[in-house]
Amino acid sequence: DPIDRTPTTPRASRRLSLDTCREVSQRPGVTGPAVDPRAVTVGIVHLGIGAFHRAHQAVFTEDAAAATGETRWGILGVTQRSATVVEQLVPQDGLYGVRTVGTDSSSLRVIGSVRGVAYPREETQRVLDAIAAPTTHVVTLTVTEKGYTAGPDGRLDLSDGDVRGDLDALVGEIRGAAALARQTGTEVQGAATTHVVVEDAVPARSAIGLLVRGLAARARAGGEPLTVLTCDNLLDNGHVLEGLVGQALDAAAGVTGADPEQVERLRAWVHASVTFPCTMVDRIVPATTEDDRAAAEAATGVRDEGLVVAEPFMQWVIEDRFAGPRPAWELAGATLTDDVAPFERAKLRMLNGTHSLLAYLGSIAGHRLIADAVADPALLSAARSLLLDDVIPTLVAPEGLDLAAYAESLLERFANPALGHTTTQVAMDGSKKLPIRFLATAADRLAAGAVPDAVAQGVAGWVVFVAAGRTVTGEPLRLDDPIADELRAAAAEVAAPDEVAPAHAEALVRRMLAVEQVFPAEIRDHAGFRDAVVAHAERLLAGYAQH
Ligand code: CS2
Repeated sequence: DPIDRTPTTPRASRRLSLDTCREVSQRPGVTGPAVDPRAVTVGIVHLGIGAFHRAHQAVFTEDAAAATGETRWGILGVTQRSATVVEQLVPQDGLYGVRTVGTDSSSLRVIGSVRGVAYPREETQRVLDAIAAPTTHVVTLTVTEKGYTAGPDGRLDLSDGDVRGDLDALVGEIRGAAALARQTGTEVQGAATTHVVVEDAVPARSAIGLLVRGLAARARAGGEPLTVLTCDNLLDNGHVLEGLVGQALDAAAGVTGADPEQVERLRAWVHASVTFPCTMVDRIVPATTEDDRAAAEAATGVRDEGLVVAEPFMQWVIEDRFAGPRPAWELAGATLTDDVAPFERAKLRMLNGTHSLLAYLGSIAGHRLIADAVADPALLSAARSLLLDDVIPTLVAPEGLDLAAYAESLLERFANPALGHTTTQVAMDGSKKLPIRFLATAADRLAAGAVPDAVAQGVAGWVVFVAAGRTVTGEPLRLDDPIADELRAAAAEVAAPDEVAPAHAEALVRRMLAVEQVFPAEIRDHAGFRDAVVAHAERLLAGYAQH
């Protein structure tokens, strides 16, 4: 597909940049970078530099640098999907604003920790070199659930052409490096034998592929230890990522032309020198709108195409298992711990689970914003029931956390009317999110002999969202999901979107629960759970008839 280079808005205003930054920082209500961006060098490579990274890890990283005075933790941000981020940030020397919006106040600060942006379709070698550089110590990732290219069984999807292309490239790179090492023998010193073999690497197309190729480049370049830190909302995210990397190496050994011994050597190095800590990340970051950019421009006097908007709350819990140096994130408010799992489970099941419930039920009911959805008494009560009746009984409270108080604090965060977080944004990629956010809770409750009724309501919301494709008043709802076609086709076997009625509920729920990418057998085949989903789907579909 063609490279999307459309700037967010083509205009002539001056942009935020190193040149305009000082002036911007003197504006009332605006805070400049906490460290001088000109002094900062890259020590972190981040894969997936979307709004979330810019409002979360990049902010923690800058605050940590400000606390210690270290200048070696700048970020090279990599954008896999589109070149838009390059257009947003490169003309701005990596600078962008974070507009923090509380219920009744807002503030703007400029972040300078992103020191470069790369788009692998054109600059794969630059990214591989950065991962290989001895000055880099951490690779972080926010590539979204689907960016991990796992198949329905949770293992690396080897039928994905992008993944296969990267594995072929990896094998070529390993072979090229070995051949070069043989040709040059001992004549050539370390740096030359280990440096880049190909001038322009084959463009990387998948996050896992790019990461594994980067690891191979690092192993060749001297093999300094590296920490790979996933910051996505996956269950046991570090272990999942480590598993996917291992599966990529298994598959690479089988690629035609691969030298299994070389691949084995790489695997041994990864095992010995790379760690994959688990993390829990939290901050609500809606998609930036043109209104947000205009408001920021009014405050700063310059145009900021890289602007992000976020709630005041931010949290980062990181498993303390680093292979080498790291920023002092704990000085910026992050929690370093031996065990992230209790935090991660509580956050994914409570925050993200309730978010998804509000997203599906809310968008069907015609609520544009999460804040509108949680202000609807019926939905608020469903959200509370999910939190208190279904999820909390499945959790072990992380130390120092009162789960009931946490539940209330989440509902308050969702109610922030100034944030503008849309239900459709949270509703996207449901096939990837449901298993993590709803079904893990359901499995635990069913195993304990209880039917989680609010989870069933959330699942029914998703089924109706997919099948009807519109709000109760007839506004279209876009299904944005990696398996959208398949989901739509499954639902249409039962009824066309504009004909689906309460009488279809049972057949529809059975058909959707049969989608194996989403529902494991123990949930699909549980009659009590299915009945509960059917009952909720019937009620939701009846809502369409009333309008
Ligand atoms: C949301 C998350 O879009 C979504 O699915 O549930 O992005 C959520 O806002 C963050 O995880 C909050 O930390």
